[in-house]
Amino acid sequence: MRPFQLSLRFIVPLALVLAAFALMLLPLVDDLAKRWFLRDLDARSQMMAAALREPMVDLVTLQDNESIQTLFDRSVQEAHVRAIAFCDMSGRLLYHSSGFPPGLGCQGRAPGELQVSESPLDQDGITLGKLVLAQDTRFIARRIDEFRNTLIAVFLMMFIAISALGTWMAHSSWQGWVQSLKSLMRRESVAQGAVSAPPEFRPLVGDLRAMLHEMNLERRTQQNSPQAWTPDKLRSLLHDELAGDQVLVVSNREPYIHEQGEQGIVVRRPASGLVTAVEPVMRACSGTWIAHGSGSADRVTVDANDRVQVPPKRPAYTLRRVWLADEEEQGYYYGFANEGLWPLCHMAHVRPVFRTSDWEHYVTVNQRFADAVVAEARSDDPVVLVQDYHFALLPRMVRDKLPKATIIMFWHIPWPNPESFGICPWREELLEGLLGNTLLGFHTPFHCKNFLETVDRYLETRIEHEASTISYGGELTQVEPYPISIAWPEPEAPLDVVRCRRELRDELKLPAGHQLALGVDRLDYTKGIVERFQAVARLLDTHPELAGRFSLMQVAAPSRSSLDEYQSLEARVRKLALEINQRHGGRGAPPILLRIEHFDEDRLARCYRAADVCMVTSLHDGMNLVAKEFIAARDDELGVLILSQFTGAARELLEALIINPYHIEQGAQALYRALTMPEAEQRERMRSMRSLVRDFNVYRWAGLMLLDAARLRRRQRVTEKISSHSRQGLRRAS
Ligand code: ADQ
Repeated sequence: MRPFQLSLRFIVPLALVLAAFALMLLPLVDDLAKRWFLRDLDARSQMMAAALREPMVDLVTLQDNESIQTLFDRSVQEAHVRAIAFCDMSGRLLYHSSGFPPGLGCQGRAPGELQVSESPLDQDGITLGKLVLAQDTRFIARRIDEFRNTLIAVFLMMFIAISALGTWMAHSSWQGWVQSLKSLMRRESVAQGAVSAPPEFRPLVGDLRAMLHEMNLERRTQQNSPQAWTPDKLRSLLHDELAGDQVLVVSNREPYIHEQGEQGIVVRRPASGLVTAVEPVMRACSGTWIAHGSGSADRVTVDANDRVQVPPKRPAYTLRRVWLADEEEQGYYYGFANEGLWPLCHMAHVRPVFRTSDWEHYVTVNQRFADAVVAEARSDDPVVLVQDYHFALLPRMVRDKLPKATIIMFWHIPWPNPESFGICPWREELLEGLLGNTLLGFHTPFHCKNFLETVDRYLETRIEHEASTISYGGELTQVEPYPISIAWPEPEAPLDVVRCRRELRDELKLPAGHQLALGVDRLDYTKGIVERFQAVARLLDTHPELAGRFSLMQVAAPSRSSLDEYQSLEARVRKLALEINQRHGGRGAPPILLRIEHFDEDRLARCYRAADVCMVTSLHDGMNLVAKEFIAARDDELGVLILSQFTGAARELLEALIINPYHIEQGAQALYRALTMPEAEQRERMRSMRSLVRDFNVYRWAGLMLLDAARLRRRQRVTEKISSHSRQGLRRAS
C-alpha cells in the first residue's frame, strides 16, 4: 500500500507536467505542420508547372485545344490537384481542366479550401501567359488531426511507461529500504556495523546502533540483575519504559468475581498465578482488564458500560466484563478451547474433539473480546496483553483495527510438534490469528521451536530462527520463552513447619511419624494422577514395610466437570484410590487420601509445609506452578520434589528427582528414594531450587515480557521515523 501511495505522489505531478507540456506544445505543432504542408504543396505546384511548361509552349503556339485539354485532365489526376488553367497576358482564361471551379478565374482569388499558384509561360524571352494550378488543402486539416492524435497517444504512452517505471522503482526501493531496515533492526550484528546500510540510512545508522546496543545491554542487565524482581520493581519498570502508554489485559478468567451470597454480594479472587503477576502491572498503570463476567452478581455490579473499578477496597484499575450466552460459553470455552485445543496441545493421549459449531462460537467470542479491546483503547497504539489459548484469533482481529498496537500474548500451555498440531481443521486460521501478535511468549525454548516449525509447515512466512522472528504479510512476530513462576511468599508471621506437620496429621488421623507425600492439581487428565497412584501402589508392592507408615494425600480441585472426559477421569481416580486402599490399607492409615476439593491458599501452604514429598507427575504441562509453590513454601529447606520430565518446570528445577511418569517402576523408585533421602541432601537440593524460584519469580516473568514489549515498541517507533525519513527522501527525489 505504502509504495503505491508513494508512487501516486510521483505519478500525479508527472501527469500534470505532461498535460501542461502537451497543452503548450499542441498549437505550436499544429501551426508548424500546417506551414510544412503548405510549403510542400507549393513545391509540388512548382514541379508540376515545370513539367507542363515545355509541352504547353508548343501546344499554346499551335493552339491545339484538344491536346491541352487532355494534358490538363491527365494532370489533375495527381493527388490534391483540383484544377489547372492557362491565362493569356491580358488575364483571359484560355484553357482549363474539366470541372474547373467557377469562382476561380485568372486573378488568383480562390475559395478557402484551395491554394492557387501561378507560373509564367515563356518562349524565347516572350511571355505567352501563365499557368494557374489550384490545389485542394482540405487534407491538411485531416493530417494535422491525425498527427495531433498520434502525438497525444505518444504522450500517454510516455506517461504510462514512466509511471510504471517509477512505481516499480518506488516499490523495489521501498522493499529494499524496508528489508535493510528490518535487517538493521533485527540483528545485533548491525550494532557492530556488520550489515551494510543503504546510503539513505547512513545518517541514522549511528543512532540506531547506539539504541540497539543500549537496549540489549539493558535487557541483559535486567535479566541478570541480582536485584530481586518485586511488584515495586515492576511498577518502576512500567513508569520508566511504558510511561503514559495504555495497558489492556485480556483473559478468560476475571481477577475479581462478584457472587450472590446468602448475606449479600461477596467478592471472590480466583487462585491464579496470572492474577498475581498481572495485577501489579494494572495497578501501576491504571489500565483496563477485559474478561468474561462469570459471577452470579457480576451484572449487577458493573456500570452502564459494563465496567467496575477494582480492587473493591482500593480501586486502582478498570475491569471490563464481557458477557457470554450459555451456548457461547459451551462452544467457545468448554468445546473448542477445552475439548479441542487443550488435548491438541498436550500429549496426554486424549483425542481432541473438533466441532464446527464450537469453532464458530470460538470465532464469535474472540471477535467480541477484540471489539471490547478496540472500544476500550484510548489511543491507536495501546499495549495489549493477551492470555492463553482461549484467544488465539484475537491478536489478528485487534491488529486489523489497531495496526500500531503492541500486542503481547502468553500461551500458558505447551505447543505441540507440527504433525500433532496439523490435525486441527482450522490450523491455518489459528496460526494467522497468533501472527497478529507483536510478541508471543511460551514457557520454554522447546515450545517456541515447535511453534516456529509449525508455522513453517503450514504458512508461507519468512522465519529468522536466529532472531526467533516470523515475518508474515509484512508484519513481524517475535517468539520468546518466558518461564512463568509464582510470587515469592513473604508472610508476616511465617508458619511453623513442625506445627503444620502435626496439625495436618491430626486432621488426617495419622500417627505423628507418618510419612506423607502430597499431590495438588486441578483434576485434569494431563496431570498424571492415575500414574501417581500406580507408582504408590508399586512402591507398596516392592516395599510392603511402608504400608501403614506412608500415604499420598491427593488434593484435586474439580475442573471442567461438565465434560465427559473429566467425569470419567474422576470416576477412574476414585476407583483406583479405593482399590489401592483396599489392597494395601489393611494395617493402619490408607495409602491414598483423596480430597476432591478446592483448598484456599493458606490451607494449601500448610499442606506444602507438612509434606515430606511433593509429587508432580504431569504427562505434559506448560510449566506447573505446584512444583514452584512447594519449593517456595519450604523455608525449612526440607522436603523432596518429584517432578515429571514432561513439565516446563523440569527445565529449571534440576535438583528435583526427575522422572518419566509413564514409567511406573521409576516413579515408585523415586518415591522410595525421596522418603529415605537424608536431610543433608534434601537441604542441598532445596536450597538451590529455592534460590532459583526466589529470583526467577512471576514479577520477572511479567517484567521481561514488558521490557521486550517496550524494546519492540521503541524499534517500531524508530522504524516509523526511518520510514518517514525515506518517504521524504523519495518525495524530494521525485
Ligand atoms: P494449570 O494447568 O492450572 O495451569 P498449574 O501450573 O499447576 O496448572 O497451576 C495450578 C494452580 O492451581 C496452582 O496455583 C495450584 O496451587 C492451584 N491448585 C491446584 N489444585 C488446587 C486445589 N485443589 N485447590 C486450590 N488450588 C489448587 C496452566 C498450565 C500450566 C502453567 C500454568 C501457568 O497448564 O502448565 O504452569 O497455566 O502458566
